[in-house]
Amino acid sequence: MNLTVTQKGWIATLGFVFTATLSLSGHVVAQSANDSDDTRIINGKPVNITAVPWQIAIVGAYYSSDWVAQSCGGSILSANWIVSAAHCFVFGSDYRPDAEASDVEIVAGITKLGVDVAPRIQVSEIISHPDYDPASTKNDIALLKLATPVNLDGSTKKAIALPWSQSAASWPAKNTPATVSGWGNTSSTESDYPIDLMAAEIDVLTSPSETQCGAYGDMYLPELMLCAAEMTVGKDACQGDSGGPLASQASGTWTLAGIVSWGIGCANPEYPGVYTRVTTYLDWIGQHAPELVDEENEEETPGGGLPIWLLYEATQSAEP
Ligand code: 4AZ
Repeated sequence: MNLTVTQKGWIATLGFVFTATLSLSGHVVAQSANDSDDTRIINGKPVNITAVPWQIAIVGAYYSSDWVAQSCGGSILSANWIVSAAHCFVFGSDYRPDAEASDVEIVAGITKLGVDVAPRIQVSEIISHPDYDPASTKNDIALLKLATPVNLDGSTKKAIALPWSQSAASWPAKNTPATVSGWGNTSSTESDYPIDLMAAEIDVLTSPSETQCGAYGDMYLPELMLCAAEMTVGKDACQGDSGGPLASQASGTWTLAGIVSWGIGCANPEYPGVYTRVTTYLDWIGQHAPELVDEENEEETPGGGLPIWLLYEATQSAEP
């Protein structure tokens, strides 16, 4: 009997991930199944980083192989700021301390994880949303401040736009095409982590006003989350893609619509992938990283005072 267990992911999203190959008297009992060419992200395809140059890998600082160290994805917002998922860093467990900035590094501009070589960039601060709740996965967003800026070369390393100019009430609309990418599991039944960066064209399944996603019931919180997947072929994000981008073109500009967050299984016909709804968190992002705020599309505050809706409320409640 011959048993090999390869650990993949030091800080893995919802517990450690193991790739196990177990053979008994020459019979393979369990190994990476479904090695067909169309089994990537889940049912995506390998892409070059130039197709999604905002994608970065989040790696554990204590592991030298990027493939072993990779735990989550993230998106470049500027030379100094990365956005990812809070659940990549906050575990809500007595037995597992939350990640500190010194535990984490990022790798930008690479396609083949553990093969392509790029210097790691250290993180000076992890800002997880203070109301992230591991039980419900609500507010699953974190900002990483980089210790040294990433060199944005415009082809392999490029910032993605935040949806400052989109209406949160209508964007992204149902059926909007979107691209999800990452080095996460490519199999919905086994552990099969790729070297190649994978991407899939999927669809936004819930308009901002829709309250239901698949069979999640009350687990889906429509103001904080959005649902996206390709349900016919079964394209979806999976473990290890967490924190990575759901990117959509808005008026010709690639814009961050969602952050890979959670789901029950992967490419499960009843349970689409669930993403953090980025439009909900623009103010929070702007508070921590004011240089990311697009002034042109910020809410006007006439007279330099309160925003209009607060002025209105103040007027209504004022004593005559
Ligand atoms: C995870 O475990 C995870 N199918 C991420 C995305 C999805 C499922 C699980 C979506 O991090």
